[in-house]
Amino acid sequence: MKDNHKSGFVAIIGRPNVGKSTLLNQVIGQKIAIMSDKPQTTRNKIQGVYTTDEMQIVFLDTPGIHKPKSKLGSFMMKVAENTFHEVDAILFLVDVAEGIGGGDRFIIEQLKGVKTPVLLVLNKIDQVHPEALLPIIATYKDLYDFAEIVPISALQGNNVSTLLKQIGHYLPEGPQYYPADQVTDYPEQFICAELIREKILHLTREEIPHSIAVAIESMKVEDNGVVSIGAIIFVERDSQKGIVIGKQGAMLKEIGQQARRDIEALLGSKIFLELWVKVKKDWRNREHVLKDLGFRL
Ligand code: GDP
Ligand code: MG
Ligand code: K
Repeated sequence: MKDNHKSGFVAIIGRPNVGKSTLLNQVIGQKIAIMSDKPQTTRNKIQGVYTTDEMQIVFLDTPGIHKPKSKLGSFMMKVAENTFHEVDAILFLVDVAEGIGGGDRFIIEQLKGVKTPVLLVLNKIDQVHPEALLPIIATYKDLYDFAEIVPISALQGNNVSTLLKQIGHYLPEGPQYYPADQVTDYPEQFICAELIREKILHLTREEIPHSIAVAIESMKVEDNGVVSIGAIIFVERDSQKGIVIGKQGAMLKEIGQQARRDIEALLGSKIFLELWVKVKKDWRNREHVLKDLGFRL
């Protein structure tokens, strides 16, 4: 660790699907943030810790900022707003292939009056011609006084090291908050639940992501070293239960197999995974149920 070591907290924000989780995974180099081509699958703050000799960046993968529609929505919004004032820098990711949209403008409105430096990250540059970037940059410059504007491809890793250096300029001098080998402070159970949820979202295309929650019921290491995990998938309606289970259990089996592969890679040991599906009506709007499922209210 160097003498003038820097450290700090950085929030990653942006509308759904701009590549926040992809960036976090690219930087941390491990699959910790849930990825999906469906919006709003990141509900909790997932921390990723990036450590070098010169600096340590603690990333907060903030839930999607959007006009709240339910208790869960308002909760996410509150988490996001508090985060803005607590961090040393904000990374605002946008998708250059899609262009500026209502969701981006809504976030810019929320950032007005925020004193924390905001770095605009133009993501998915692998999908546009370099010349197309100039007018996009001009549009955003008109809307907000960004501390930096950095074009990247989170997926391919282009310019991500430049982005990390830029972030370093905004961090105060400070110690390593976390050990160098720590990539996340979330318990393994939470990550396992997120991996299962990710498989459900990928495999059941017609479902609404918000209507699904996964709770890890049990997790224990057997005598033979195999880790047994029992998890419950909560859906809101019987029809959704049918979809998740599938014909003769085929869907649930596929979800289980894919999740097991990822969890085995993550934990580095053999996994025995048992899944149940339960209907819990309208859980999104009931605070006590949210607490049951581990949301910090
Ligand atoms: P989030 O909702 O902001 O967390 O977005 P995700 O990280 O889940 O990414 C949404 C989709 O965009 C995924 O299919 C990613 O593979 C894709 N994606 C993310 N970054 C890039 C990029 O730099 N280039 C391209 N072409 N696709 C990307
Ligand atoms: Mg995400
Ligand atoms: K600012």
